[in-house]
Amino acid sequence: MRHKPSKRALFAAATAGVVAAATAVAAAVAAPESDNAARPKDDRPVEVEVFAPAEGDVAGAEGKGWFVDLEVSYPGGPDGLRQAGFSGAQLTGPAGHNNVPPLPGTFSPGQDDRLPGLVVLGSTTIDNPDRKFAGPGTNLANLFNVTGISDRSADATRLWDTWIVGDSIMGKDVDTVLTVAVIDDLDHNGVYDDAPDAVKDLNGDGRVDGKDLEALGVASEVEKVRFRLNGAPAA
Ligand SMILES: [Ca+2]
Ligand SMILES: [Ca+2]
Ligand SMILES: [Ca+2]
Repeated sequence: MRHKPSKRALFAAATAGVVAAATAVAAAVAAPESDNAARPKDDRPVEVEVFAPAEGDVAGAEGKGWFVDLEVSYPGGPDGLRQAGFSGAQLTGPAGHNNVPPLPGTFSPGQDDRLPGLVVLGSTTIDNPDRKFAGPGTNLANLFNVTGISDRSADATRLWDTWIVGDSIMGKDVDTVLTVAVIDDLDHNGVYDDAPDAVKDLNGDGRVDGKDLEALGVASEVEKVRFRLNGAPAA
């Protein structure tokens, strides 16, 4: 399935054009990636694009105050929002911001009530049962603060999702990896609403990461961003 490219993708395509032309022949003869043989990556119906953090960033102060900003593109058309499982725009956060008008949405670790197919993992997420954090397998998607509709056309249903990370739940002065994907329609109800609250070590390699998302079943590529969390105070 083809999707209308976003502004960022168009810019990247323009700047990468020369390289792409030079490598096209090599790519044409390269073996396909084999980590999801059942569904080639080009055929996946959902696309995830992470705007922040960027690869190699050194984000935040004392491990806080940094952004995760992303866009998820689901199939387009009049049924797009329903297929996405989108249950409304949200403006939410901790304490008194949690699930209040005018744009209510819940705020906690786990599956998001607004984008219920989204999984966001941090490789250094804390393990704290009292706060519902279960280490790197914790789905962080329900900690996003602002969610809304950025495009609703015949080509795509694009939903924008932004989180300002208010606590050092992924540590500080540490290299970390953000992993983002949309889980496949595992229960076959026609809706991408099957993200778990926490991802398990499904392939038994002793860690929870994108390979376990592939094992669970994904509707999108598994996007990874490697960056660092700055531990120094803001001032
Ligand atoms: Ca939410
Ligand atoms: Ca489903
Ligand atoms: Ca694993």
